[in-house]
Amino acid sequence: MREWESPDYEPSLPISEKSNPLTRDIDRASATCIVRMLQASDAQMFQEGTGTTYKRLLSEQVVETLMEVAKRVELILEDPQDSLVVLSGCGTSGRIAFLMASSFNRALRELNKSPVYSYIIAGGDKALLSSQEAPEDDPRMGMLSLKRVCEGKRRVLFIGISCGLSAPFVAGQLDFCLQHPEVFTPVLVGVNPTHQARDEPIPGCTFTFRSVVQRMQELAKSQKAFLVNPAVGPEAISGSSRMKGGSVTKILLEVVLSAAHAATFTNTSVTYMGILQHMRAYEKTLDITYAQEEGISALLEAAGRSLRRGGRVCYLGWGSLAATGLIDASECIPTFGADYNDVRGFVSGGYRELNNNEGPLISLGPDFCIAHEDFLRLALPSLSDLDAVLLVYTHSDDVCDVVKLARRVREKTSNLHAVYHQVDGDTAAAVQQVSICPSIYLSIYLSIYLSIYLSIYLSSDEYTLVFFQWELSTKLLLNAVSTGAHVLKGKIYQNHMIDVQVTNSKLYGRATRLLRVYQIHRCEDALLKAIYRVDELTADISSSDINTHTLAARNRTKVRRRGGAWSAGGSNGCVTCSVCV
Ligand code: S6P
Repeated sequence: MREWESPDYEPSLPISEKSNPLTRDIDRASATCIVRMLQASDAQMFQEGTGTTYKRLLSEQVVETLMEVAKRVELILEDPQDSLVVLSGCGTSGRIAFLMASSFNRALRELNKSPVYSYIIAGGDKALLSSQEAPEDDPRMGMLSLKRVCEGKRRVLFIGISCGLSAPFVAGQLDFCLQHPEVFTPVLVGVNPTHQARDEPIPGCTFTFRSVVQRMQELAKSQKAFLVNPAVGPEAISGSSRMKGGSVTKILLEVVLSAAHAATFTNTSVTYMGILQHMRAYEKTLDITYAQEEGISALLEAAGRSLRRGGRVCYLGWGSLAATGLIDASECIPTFGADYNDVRGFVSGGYRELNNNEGPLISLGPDFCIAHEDFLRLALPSLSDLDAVLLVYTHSDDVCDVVKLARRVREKTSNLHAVYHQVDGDTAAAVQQVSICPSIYLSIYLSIYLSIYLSIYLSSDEYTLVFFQWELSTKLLLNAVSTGAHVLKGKIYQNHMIDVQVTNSKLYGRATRLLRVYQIHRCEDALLKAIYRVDELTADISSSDINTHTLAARNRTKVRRRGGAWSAGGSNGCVTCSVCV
């Protein structure tokens, strides 16, 4: 049995919050070792279970549930009138919901079919590009947003994503589905076993996440609800579900929706083997990506150097990979207490390419300017060798445009890199690319079986799976670069995030726990002192509830103790260290 699988390993924590034994020393590791640790952590996604402890991604029960869910999607695709598939989540889970709805609606459009997918992200579209952690605590907002999207529908397959089986926003939506079984079939996607679903009371609700899960388990017996929750091991950075949690969510949903599309549009039945093969293709993606260990380490080191010296890291992306960059960049803010300018993503085509529900968000300020033109206008003029720029594209993008932009960047910085995806054997564009900058080439190709399987998927585009593989590969790579760079900057202690704003109840619990782990007496008091910037707690503070605390914490950027007084901290400030001193 692996260490994290043992019932004695951090027994009070769900898997999604445990610390990963493989990355315990990541804060002291070299760039290459960081990449190896991340690879080992990601590889846990596809490991078989030892003993009967947890179901895993490739477990029979998981594959069979995926088949059932795919068949439900197929029913909707066959008769889409007044029907909808809604994908919803908070933070990364909501961003994956967005990516899925966009990809599969695009596939439908290519077949001249109407879209059937909708996404909901807690906090609305601005949460696609920025950290909006507070709405996660609001079950009513979750329920209302679902109600709004489903107005007038007679049949809805609701896919609620919460890696930790913990977000009250999603619990509120699932509860609503359970109250209206005539319309809704709920599906829950996460990475914790059901008995580890969060059982904390939700203010103003009679249910907890766990009680909702238990009701779903009852209904699952008659296939009126579905639970897809394989264990994939603790995150490389404890609780950072943007990493494995996000990757596995993407894999699970792409497998289900692709199978449903194949069944509907090409009469390819949903089969156990088909689902399994598709998942194996993602395992291969992981191998292909991490085979570039040297290149990824160099990139991580360059990005780390930039961040340490106060420079920026910019991702310039093309096609569907650009959104992956945008998302990775936005997640650095809550994970590492980063400034929005530290890591930024830009998309060729801007909001037109993103095609989000609420359209352009530029009126919200410069953080929401995401087009390459915005990069040229806002970032390029002040770009220097301190800043690292990363081009992310594939052989199917406009390589001339890439070269044009690369030349302009080169005039300002030599710290320019590229991640380039190609199908096997396609070297023409790669040759052109070599002259631009040091690059990582990721060559992904299909096995014959998958080529046949997928050429009849979704559309006549035989590269459908390849695109998904490229996206996953890009996600793994960018997660490695941004995580590794922040580790090198000193934003991680052991394998814990220590520079986070405690803006929702999950983060509040995590911060309290962290302080407890490090033997801090009266740890919650210490956290409150940091939030309210006081040396002594008043009766008012002590008697307030967690909502009030997380509200107050929203106005704190970094918190550290300076000369005995609690004050806004600088770049090295962190809740834990501030209390340790
Ligand atoms: C995690 C990310 C968070 C989570 C969000 C939802 O790295 O920063 O925003 O995605 O808290 O978590 P969950 O467990 O409901 O998917």
